[in-house]
Amino acid sequence: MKYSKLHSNGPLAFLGSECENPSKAKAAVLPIPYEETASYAKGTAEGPAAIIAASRELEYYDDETGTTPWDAGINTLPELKPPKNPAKMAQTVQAAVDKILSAQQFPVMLGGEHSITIGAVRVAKKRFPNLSVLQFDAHADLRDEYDGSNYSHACTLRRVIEDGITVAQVGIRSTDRESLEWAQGKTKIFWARNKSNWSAADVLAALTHDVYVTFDVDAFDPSIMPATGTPEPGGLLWDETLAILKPVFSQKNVVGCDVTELLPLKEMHAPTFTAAKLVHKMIAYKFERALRNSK
Ligand SMILES: [Mn+2]
Repeated sequence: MKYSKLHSNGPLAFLGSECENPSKAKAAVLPIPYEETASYAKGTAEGPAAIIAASRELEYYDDETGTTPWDAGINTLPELKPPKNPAKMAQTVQAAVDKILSAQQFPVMLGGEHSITIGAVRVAKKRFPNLSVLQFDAHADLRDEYDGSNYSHACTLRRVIEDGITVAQVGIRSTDRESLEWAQGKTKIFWARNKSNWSAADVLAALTHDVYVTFDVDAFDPSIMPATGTPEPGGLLWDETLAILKPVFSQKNVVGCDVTELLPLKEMHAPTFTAAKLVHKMIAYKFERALRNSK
């Protein structure tokens, strides 16, 4: 692979390049353009394709880690089109992620709405019984039921906690009283409004060794991420987000991740690039050590 090759007109695969040897790839990108329970602005179904299109403009090299994540092998899978029914959707995602984990690959799901996380976490929990979930989000997503569904995006973390999984929630600034009362003692919330009072070390201490990272892009401040259905002021900025993610990936065993809830804006492409770069960063952090050692 010649990195100087222009890939901006390349295929609709992550980084604009088809993986030459998919069975040897260490990471699998799975686009899931699912959108059924969105409560406000619609358009997250366009998220995965927009992230992949923007990724074609990224450099292969990651200057921070000094590595080229592409060298780990990144295989972009065909879009998953789950059934509309949210419970069936969760089962379909579960089966697809199971396949990726069976192939010893690192699954990276692109949403779509945040409800896609439930199935991915369930299958990860089967393989890593002591799994914890690190959620980046403006919203606690702890409702028991929302709009008539238990599998709504607003219920994602409630289902995860009910599955017996340790949860740390970062960047939260929107929830309801009933959810909070239910979650008392069941989750650790790192409020956005208090962000100067806690550190990455506190977040790490709230997690077990095996971690699934779910990233709702509305965790970011709307100044850098206006492209989402339910934006909330007072969110995380880019550098402070990476300052949490980097040690999580280097000190824990991250077994899978997702980036959800991007609602691409036609008139503004920066947020879509931000989401694409976030995906690239997580892959860079995941394989940093392996890629350094293989040099
Ligand atoms: Mn959210």
